[in-house]
Amino acid sequence: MKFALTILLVLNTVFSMSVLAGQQGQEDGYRLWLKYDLIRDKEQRQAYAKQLSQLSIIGESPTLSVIKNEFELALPRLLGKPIEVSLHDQRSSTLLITKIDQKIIDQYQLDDDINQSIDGLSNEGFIIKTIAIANKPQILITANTDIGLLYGSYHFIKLLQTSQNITALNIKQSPKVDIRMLNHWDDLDRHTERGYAGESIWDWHKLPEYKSQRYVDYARANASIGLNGTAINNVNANALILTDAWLSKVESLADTFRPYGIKVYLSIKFSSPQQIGGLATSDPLNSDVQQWWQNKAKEIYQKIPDFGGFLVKANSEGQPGPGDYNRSHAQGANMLAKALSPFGGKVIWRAFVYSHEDKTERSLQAYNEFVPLDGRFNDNVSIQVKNGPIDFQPREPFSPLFGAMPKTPLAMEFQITQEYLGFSTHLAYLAPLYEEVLDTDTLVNGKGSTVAQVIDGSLHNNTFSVMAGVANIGNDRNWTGHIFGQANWYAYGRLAWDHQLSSAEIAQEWVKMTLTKKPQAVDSIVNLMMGSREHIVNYMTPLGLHHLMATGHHYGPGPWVDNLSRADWNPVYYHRADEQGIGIDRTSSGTKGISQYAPAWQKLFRNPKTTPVELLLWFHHVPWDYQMPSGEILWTELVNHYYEGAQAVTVMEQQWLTLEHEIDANQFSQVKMALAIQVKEANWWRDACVLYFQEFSKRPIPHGLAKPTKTLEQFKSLSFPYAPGQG
Ligand code: BDP
Repeated sequence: MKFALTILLVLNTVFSMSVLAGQQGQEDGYRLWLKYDLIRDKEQRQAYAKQLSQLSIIGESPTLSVIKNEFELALPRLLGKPIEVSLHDQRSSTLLITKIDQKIIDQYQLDDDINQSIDGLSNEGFIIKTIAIANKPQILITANTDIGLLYGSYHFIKLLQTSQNITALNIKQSPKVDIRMLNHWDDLDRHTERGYAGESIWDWHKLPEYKSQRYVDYARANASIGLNGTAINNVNANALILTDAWLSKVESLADTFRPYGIKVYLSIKFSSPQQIGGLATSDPLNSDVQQWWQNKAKEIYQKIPDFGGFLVKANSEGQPGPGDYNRSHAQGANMLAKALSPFGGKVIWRAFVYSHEDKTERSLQAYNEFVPLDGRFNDNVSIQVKNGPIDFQPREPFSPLFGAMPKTPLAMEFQITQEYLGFSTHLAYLAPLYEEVLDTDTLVNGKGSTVAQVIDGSLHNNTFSVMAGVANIGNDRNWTGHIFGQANWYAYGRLAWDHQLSSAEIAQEWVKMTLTKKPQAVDSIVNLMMGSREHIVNYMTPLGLHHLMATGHHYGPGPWVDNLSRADWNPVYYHRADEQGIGIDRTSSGTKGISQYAPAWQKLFRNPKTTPVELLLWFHHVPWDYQMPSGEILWTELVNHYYEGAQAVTVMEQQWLTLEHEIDANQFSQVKMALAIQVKEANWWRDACVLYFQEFSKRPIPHGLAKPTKTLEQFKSLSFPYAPGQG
């Protein structure tokens, strides 16, 4: 009796928690975009319910169970009534989910159309099509694999969540990039490098036995946006991850993720053979070292048969690597590639390398190191390149490596976590940044050779393709600290699946599934999101300025920093403000950075007049009184950008306040509080930078703009020893 009562109480708590999460004012953000709240429009709901009265999922596998569970969760909640999900082939079903094969085609007398549609459908692709069976319309979700069916199912549920018409569907999709992964910079003690949403979600201490529900919900979220890989530990890796005890923990996570189509990758420490293997060297040409990695690979695959591979940061920022033995990146990568290749694993080798000893500016080193190695990497190696030549700044030109290594698959590395864009208190929708980079034409083969075509492998016919996003996920209840951080996770996944989607349409989807479906509110939130990244560029680093953040934690402005041991670690190195002007000369008379781009870009970048205004100070040192295309002189224009950026945040805040009754009260107030911080910090950035640059320009703040209320010395004296996310 007592036992029964306990069960009842437990059930009751679980039930009330899930219901509460859906109530107004109680939304804590945990459910992300998979909320499945009741569709408010009754007509719509009833129409859907009729079209979906009976579901059949044909077959049996862990992934098909996931699909069944997802429909059983989603449909009753969205439609407000129970829906029958059958695992048998029901003639009466109105939604049929099945892998495509000849038997199905014959049995359902599917027309030639379907035969044609499946042509060219990749292993992860899906078709959603309205067909007629015995003269009755039926929706078919089909694919070559169970994972394809899972992606199709999530896509279908999204159609309902975003109120699409489902009467005559004819959708066919395959992902444009093969490996679509998150990179977690999570340490084994749960600290997350550059993490602003609490601790790491991996509760290493309790693994392998304790499998938190979060791992399942994480996998669901990723699968729902098409992500299929995750590198779960920091690129500044700890060798312990490859010891038996830790591999068992990794195995446990991999088992949880498998039904969702997500493969696990590990960041490895190049010196592991010494650190945990007892060898005297980690030289990639040493046969004991090679054997050690081969044995290690075998051991991993025994535990995790679908293990994805290794992510490697080598010879960068003090990390060990093949360079320690005078070996090249190719020799290092190929040694690991050989160990993984019998099992189908990949090596994802990062191009973010610079040597402390090399005096060449760090942004130039990746190109110098890697371009000569093009064609020297094994088939299962991809080189992962950050989107810009420096380091995830609010705006950078595209990295010149894109397009310069035709014989090597190049992976894109975006940063989702906002290390340089206001941590988790600034609202910055990053899809426009990703889109800007992906759509840029590298001009390596004349017009029409975009960064996206380099990444998806279509430009140079590469054998496989990879996109990586440095995760913004932590154990905060709402996963990303700022609710709008969820939009960046979402948008990254959607763009990795299809880089041709526009950031505005992705924002629409996300808002409708996460915040509200009321058309006016959707428009105003999307509008707010779409401008948000540019505001940050304006109040932090306008007109091509970069690397002005404070040292170490990168929190707040530090344009005055000039005391770090390597010249190019200092902000003053990058802005070069002096009495004449501001900006860094990257032409042949300066750092020569532009020489790494295709000739057509060099021609444009050589001349300040033909350099895109938003990158002017990235490529040129420009006099304070330089006439800008706007008609203003540079100083005025620069200050205007700072003021406009900060002002725009105040406007965002006001716009947000008008949404009070449109979205959940809890979410409303979280964003409101974050915006208040953002307003304060945008003003801080503006005032600190303008006052500092004024020391050089010796010009007044343009007429009509409010003067800063603090002095430069006050800004310089600020210190934040406990700012989060430090490396
Ligand atoms: C920098 C981060 C540092 C990372 C490094 C990397 O500040 O924490 O370790 O990138 O990408 O932006 O390896």
